[in-house]
This record gives sequence, C-alpha cells and structure tokens, in this order.
Amino acid sequence: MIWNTQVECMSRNSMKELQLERLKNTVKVAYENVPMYKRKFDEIGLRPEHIQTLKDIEKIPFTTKNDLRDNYPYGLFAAPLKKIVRLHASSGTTGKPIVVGYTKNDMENWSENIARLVIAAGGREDDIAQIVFGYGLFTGGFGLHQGLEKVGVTVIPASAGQSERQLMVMQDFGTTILVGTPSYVLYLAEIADELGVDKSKLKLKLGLFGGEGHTPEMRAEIERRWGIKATENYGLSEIQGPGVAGECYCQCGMHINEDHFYPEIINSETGEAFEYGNKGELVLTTLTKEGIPMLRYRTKDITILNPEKCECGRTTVRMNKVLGRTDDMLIIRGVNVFPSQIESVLIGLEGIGPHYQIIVTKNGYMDAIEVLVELIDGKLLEKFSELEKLEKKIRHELKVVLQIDAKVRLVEPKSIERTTGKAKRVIDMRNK
Ligand code: DLL
Repeated sequence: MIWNTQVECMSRNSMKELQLERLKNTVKVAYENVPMYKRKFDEIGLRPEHIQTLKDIEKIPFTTKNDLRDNYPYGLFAAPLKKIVRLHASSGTTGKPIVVGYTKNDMENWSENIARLVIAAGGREDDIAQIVFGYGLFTGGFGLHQGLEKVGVTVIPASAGQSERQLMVMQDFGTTILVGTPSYVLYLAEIADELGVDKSKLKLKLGLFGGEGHTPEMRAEIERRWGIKATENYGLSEIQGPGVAGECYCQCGMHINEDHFYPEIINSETGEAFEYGNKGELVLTTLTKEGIPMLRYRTKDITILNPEKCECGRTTVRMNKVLGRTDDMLIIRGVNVFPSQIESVLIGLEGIGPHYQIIVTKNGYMDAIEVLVELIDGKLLEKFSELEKLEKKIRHELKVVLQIDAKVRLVEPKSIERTTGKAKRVIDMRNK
C-alpha cells in the first residue's frame, strides 16, 4: 500500500519540475524574509532569479548548524511568530540549543511525511503504536505521533524511560508497533528478558526506528529479540525532525520525501556536488517549509543516494543507511574510524552483548583507542584464560576491519550506562 501514490510514484521528470518550482519559491521567500540569506546572496552577487534550473542550486552557499546557533533563537524564521504554531529544539554539542519553528502548513506537511513512512513500513489503521521516543523539545515523540494518528493508528504516547511500565503497557494494551531509538528498544528487550516477559506472547509486529544509526547486525539482533520487522527512518530538527526519509518493507534504503526536501551529496572536504551513487555528505534544501526554510543545509551525515525505482513501486530517491557523521568520524592515528564499524564486529561475536563504548585518549602524541565491551555472562570474568582468549579475538577482528590496533576491555553485564534516548558510544578525551 502507498499513502500518496501521486507523489510517491511520480515520474522523475514531473518530480524535478515540481522541485524546481518549489525551489524557486523557497529561495525567494528566504531571500526576502531572512536577513542572513539576503546577506549571503548579496555577498556573492546572487539573486533569487539566478536560480532557473535544479543544477543552479549549486550557486547557493551552504547553511550550517553554526548559522542556526548564531541566529538563536528566531533569527532564521521566515514567518512571523504569530504564524508559528510549534517550536522544537535540538541540543547542541555546546551551549544553547538550536530552535526550529513550524507554521500550520509545516505541521500538515510533517504529518503527511510521517504518514507516508508509516504506511511504507507496513503500519495500518488497526495497529497500536507505542512511542518510546522522548516527548518534548526533541522532535522524535511529537513528530511521529501526529503522522501515526493521521494514518489512524492508535497511538500510545508512552515517551522514553520507565522501562518496566513500558513492558506492562506493551503487554496489556496489545502494542503492535514499537517506535523509538534502536538502542533503547534493544535495552527494553534486555529488561523484558530479565523480568521473564514471554516476548512470543506479545502482539508486536513492526518497529519504526530512527534518531540514530544502527548497523545491519544490530537491526538483525533487534528483529530476532523482539520477533518483529525493524524499519528505519531518518530526519533532523533543522530540516523537519523525523519524516525526511523512511524505509519501506523492502528494507532497501530510505525513501526521501523529495517533494518537500531536495537532497544532494557533496564531497565534505571540497563542498563539490557529487553524482548519485557516490558516498558523501548529505545536503538538504527544504522545498515547502514556511517557518524556517533551509537552503543547502549540511547535515554532516554520510550516505549514498539511489535514484532507481524501488521494488515497492515508489520512485522517490532513496538514501542508504547513514554510514556515520563527518563529525563523529574518529581519526585515530590518521585512520578514519566510524563507531558503526566497531559495532558490526562486536555484534557478530559470541558471548558479547550489543552494548559498547569507545574511549579515545592521547598517549603522548599518539592516539589510543579502547573499546569497552559488555559480556553477556559475567561469570566469564572469573575465567582468566577464556577472558584473555575472547579479548584477543575481538582485538584481532577489530584490527582486520579498522586497520589499527584497539585495546579491548571486557566488562560486566549491564555496566555500560543505558540511555532512553540516543546512545553515547564515543568518549573522546583527546582535547581534554
Ligand atoms: O533525531 C530526528 C528524528 C527523530 C529522526 C526520530 C528519526 C526519528 P535530531 O535530534 O536533530 O533529530 O538529530 C538529527 O540524528 O543528523 C543524524 O545524525 C541522526 N539520525 C537521525 N535519524 C537517523 C538514522 C532527530 N535513521 C541527527 N540513522 C541526524 C542515522 C540518524 N542517524
């Protein structure tokens, strides 16, 4: 089933025409209403009427998270505050958060985009969805909520945390769809096992996961532990929140809602735009946003775009799993390391749970990396020879994948801190 066949299955040419018309309008609105855009355009002699083709988008300077920080809180709003009906914020890595605002139309489009991904993943009117994303300034909870309701799904706004209660609700209310971050959903599985919940008696069938990446191995683990089909969706506060893209039941890439967001892939070092099929940084331009139009926003997320028609019938461009971020990519002794590479190694190994933490330090001038890995069975810690064997094995496998030597420390089950939101996998102490 397809929620909006007219758009989701549109011919590529019609989509491009629609995008161009909307792009021209967005550029004009941004130029006329947001001083930062006017300044950036004027500095290089660019005028909205210079944008006559989709390719012309490359003339527009990039927007970055710093632009949002520098214009905190409302400086980039193109609509007056009286037209803004919702505010959200995303915590920045330092200091103040970034603030985003939505008009009534933005809210309508947001629900529409979520409705598309819910249906694409296999959610239906008779489903009961338990949202374990945080509600609040984070876009996850409220974002998914409104789109699920639009489809007619019964929504349980459980929010994150209170894990035992989540499990009670799941059993008693007959939850069929779990909606949250993959790491929290995996943690919930652990608690369910601890409490002796018979997961085979649950009605769960589907997961809508996002807000952070997870490897194919982690997805398989979640599917196995809950007995569900796990789909992924993508988004970011600066652009909309969830609903920028979502996977269909084929699980072969996330369909981008291209009538609302124009995607590009660039070389993150040079800023040069790449053809489809190349790996690079995702850059998004909003095509309908009234609250905060974003022109060429650098997401820092690394992915590949695929324009092939999907077997589900949708023609929208798909983005592959996010392979990492340009800014969480660790450079260890000159080698690029993504936490996801480490995760794939660990999850494939026997005796190892899905929880880990990467600690990066400096030893003199040398970077050092240590991976804390949680054991499934704490008794192993008493058997020194077995422990040593396992540590060696992990170290070896990590070396094969990462091409660098990482220290491995096996730790007791449940000793790595759990979160109800996004997992903190990396502790980089090099600059401290
Ligand atoms: O995480 C929005 C969201 C909520 C998306 C719920 C999906 C579901 P922010 O807090 O602004 O917004 O964080 C955005 O999270 O740039 C990515 O780095 C990361 N991210 C989001 N979804 C995925 C995903 C929300 N499916 C940042 N895979 C983005 C990998 C993801 N990373």
